[in-house]
Amino acid sequence: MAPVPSEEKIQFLNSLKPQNVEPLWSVMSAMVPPVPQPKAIPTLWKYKNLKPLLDDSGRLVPTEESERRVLMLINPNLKAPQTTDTLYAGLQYINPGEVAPAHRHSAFALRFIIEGEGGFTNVEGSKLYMERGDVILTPRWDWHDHGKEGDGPMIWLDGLDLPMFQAIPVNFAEHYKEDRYPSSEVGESPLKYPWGPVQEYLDSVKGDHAIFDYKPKTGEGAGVSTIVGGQAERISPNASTGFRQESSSFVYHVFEGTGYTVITEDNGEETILKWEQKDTFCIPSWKKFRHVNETSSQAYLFNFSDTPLLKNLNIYRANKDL
Ligand code: GTQ
Repeated sequence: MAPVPSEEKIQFLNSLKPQNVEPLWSVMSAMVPPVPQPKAIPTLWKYKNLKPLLDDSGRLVPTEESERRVLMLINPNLKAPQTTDTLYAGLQYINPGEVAPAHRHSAFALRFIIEGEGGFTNVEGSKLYMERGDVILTPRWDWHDHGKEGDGPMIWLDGLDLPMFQAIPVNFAEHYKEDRYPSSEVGESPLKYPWGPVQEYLDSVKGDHAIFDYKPKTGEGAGVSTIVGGQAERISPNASTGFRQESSSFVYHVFEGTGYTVITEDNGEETILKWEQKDTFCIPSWKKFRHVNETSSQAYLFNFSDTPLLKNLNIYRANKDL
């Protein structure tokens, strides 16, 4: 038990705050903990619960009102815009004929297309049609607006580095003078990764667990941006992946398949997230996790993470002993 502080010591401690100083020794272990202490908790967002809400938002909230019609996936232990401590994810919904008007910002965005046909995003003059499974990048400060042709809504997962701009509040944003930034259709683009070749690669890899790293198509880099990177994964029927433990946090989206992810804490406690197609879930930093597929079909997952950020800052770490 700590000794009872003297009257003089109590007076000393009380005299600090008015001078805008605080004692480090009372918070030392929290400031420099032995292992990462994410505030985010593993969380699953079931698409079958969210789809009706997305449809409601499509009926009730016009794009003129919303600029971007998005349901943010917010970690129950954190506040918007945090899906994990460092990552933001949202489900964006656009109806035929609507315009999500052109803007640009310091934050980076990637999009994983979930459903719909005839949706497009204009990125800095390139009109890119969206198809299920595509990954489309919006580099920092590129003008972008979204739209939808044909019937029914287009729905996709947005991944941005917005929480970083809470910690480092240097985000700039600008609105274009018109709804749309002048753009023309392009087929192939360095900003677009169609699903087909990704799955082809995953299927060509032998073994029960294959990983595809989305790499920048122009230039170098630890990932598709300086902060956020992406991967696709395949898990064979009746197979489990090895454990993974990294200082990165992850947002996972289920492209296809049914399975579950086991997250094991150091004290042996387990969290199990049971997922199916179109669900999204998050894994906080330094959690030990593995995916299990007990079905007779392949499972395909997409993830985005802050691995490039950590690698660029030289603070990335992975447990190689698992
Ligand atoms: O599509 O530009 O989910 O600016 C959050 C912020 C999407 C977008 C989001 C954004 C966008």
